[in-house]
Amino acid sequence: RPRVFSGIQPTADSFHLGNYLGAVRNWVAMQETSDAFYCVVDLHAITAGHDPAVLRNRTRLSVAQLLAVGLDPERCTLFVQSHVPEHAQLAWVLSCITGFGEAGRMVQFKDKSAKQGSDSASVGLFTYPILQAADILLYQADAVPVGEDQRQHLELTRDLAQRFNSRFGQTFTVPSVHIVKDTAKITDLQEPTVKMSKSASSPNGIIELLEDPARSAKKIKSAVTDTGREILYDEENKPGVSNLLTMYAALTARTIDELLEEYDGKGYGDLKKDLAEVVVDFVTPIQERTRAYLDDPGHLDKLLAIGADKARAVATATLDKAYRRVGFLPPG
Ligand code: AQP
Repeated sequence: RPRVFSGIQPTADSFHLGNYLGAVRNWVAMQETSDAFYCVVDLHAITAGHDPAVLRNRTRLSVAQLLAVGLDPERCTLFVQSHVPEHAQLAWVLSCITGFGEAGRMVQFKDKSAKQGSDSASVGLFTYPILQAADILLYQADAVPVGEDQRQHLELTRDLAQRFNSRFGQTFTVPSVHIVKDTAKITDLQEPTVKMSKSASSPNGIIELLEDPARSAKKIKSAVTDTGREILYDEENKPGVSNLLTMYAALTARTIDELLEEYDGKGYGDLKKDLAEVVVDFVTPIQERTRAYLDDPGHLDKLLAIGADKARAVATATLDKAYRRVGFLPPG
């Protein structure tokens, strides 16, 4: 079975539909076919400023949501990044083989630091993709299921793995990027040319899995659609309608073509009304299951302790190997 690794940041109380359709849904599928490691990346979550109590709560919320959407700790390894210290240790080594200019070319850093201002953007935000590379390489992952926004970071991970291997000897598997094309980029409901995002979307642009379903329905009904009245899939000229169709198809396991046929002659209002219903039906049981996990924090902690043990068994072996290759004297 191929090994896969992926992570998600606990940077909001709720995941959004972009996180779910672009990445997490695929995690659930891949636990059946792969040796899957999934991580709530709390070290990443402190790169842009945070509140300690909020972070702790969001980490639990993230784990509960992942279980609620179908991750099964019997079928995958689910853990919290800070429980496995090897992530930070390997990140240091990788940061020493990363060029300053190379890291500076990362678009996510450029975007986020531009928003924060270069004096308030942290060095951690700058080295974020190097920590991400460490996450992936520690587990010798063959593939990394992520949304399109992560492609550049994955390319850096591949470059670092190849560089390390050629400098110090074969150590890391060079992972492939696994992007599910159809849902790689879910866009903002109010600004359908940009991705739906925890940090950048306006409240009306984002569907949160844990928000009041009636609110989600309202947001879909007031989503920005395009000029014209015909329901067509055309990302360039009809990005709003195309985004709604993408979500609709993914949530109902229908193809876009089937939907186009079904909505032939109907209006945007019909599409929105039906999609709103689909979303409400989708999130309601997820919310119930999430609440049940949150109501039993002892059980959640136990699952995470098991996950951390499983993860560490692999992570320590890789870090030991990398340390030896780099020339660190083994402790006596
Ligand atoms: N809009 C999206 N469409 C498809 N996939 C998406 N992902 C995020 N947004 C979309 C994928 O979700 C996974 C988790 O990523 P993350 O924890 O890095 O999430 P994030 O980047 O914090 O989420 P946001 O909303 O994108 O936050 P900002 O904008 O604040 O950074 C990844 O696999 C990602 O591709």
